[in-house]
Amino acid sequence: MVSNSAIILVAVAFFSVISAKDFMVGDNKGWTINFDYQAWAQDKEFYVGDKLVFRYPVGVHNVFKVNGTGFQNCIKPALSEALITGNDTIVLATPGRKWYICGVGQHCAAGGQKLLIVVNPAVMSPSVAPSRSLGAPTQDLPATGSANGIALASFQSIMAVALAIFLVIAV
Ligand SMILES: *[C@@H]1O[C@H](CO)[C@@H](O)[C@H](O)[C@H]1NC(C)=O
Ligand SMILES: *[C@@H]1O[C@H](CO)[C@@H](O)[C@H](O)[C@H]1NC(C)=O
Ligand SMILES: [Cu+2]
Repeated sequence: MVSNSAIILVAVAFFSVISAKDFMVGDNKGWTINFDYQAWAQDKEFYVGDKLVFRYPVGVHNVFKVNGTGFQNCIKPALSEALITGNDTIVLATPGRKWYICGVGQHCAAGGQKLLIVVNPAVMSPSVAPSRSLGAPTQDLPATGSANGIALASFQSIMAVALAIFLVIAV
């Protein structure tokens, strides 16, 4: 018999893997000045395991991860902490507030080149998770009595129940 905790672990791993998302900061505009990154972030949900990708021409901008004070006052950390590749990928490893600024010139203070996001814990509610899945099997597959289809359907149900249990425990 499989213990509840094992099922929960599988469920967490399952949903973490299928839901991991890459966010291109600023979309087509990338990482630049005079762009409203708060507006960009506002309609997005960030989860642990997702990635931020900062795109910009090398040398024109950079990326610093800072704290709330550094964000508010555009305080640049040591240059050695800067990300400078022009295609900087940051994995969102922990939940909570995350702050990023550009350290070139007055880009942060005068150009508004700063981003604040709030990262949610990896586990999502069962009603949200399936909509973010990438080609995961769903129950509306042709139900031609295929043993596989039934197995997948019940697997999903177990996952949903396990997640529900987990959420109850976690809250
Ligand atoms: C924020 O980061 C700066 C270094 O950039 C540090 O000196 C300061 O103590 C930090 N503030 C908090 C509240 O952690
Ligand atoms: C940017 O980096 C990602 C990995 O973090 C890589 O997959 C992608 O190909 C890179 N894109 C460019 C244009 O370098
Ligand atoms: Cu910049």
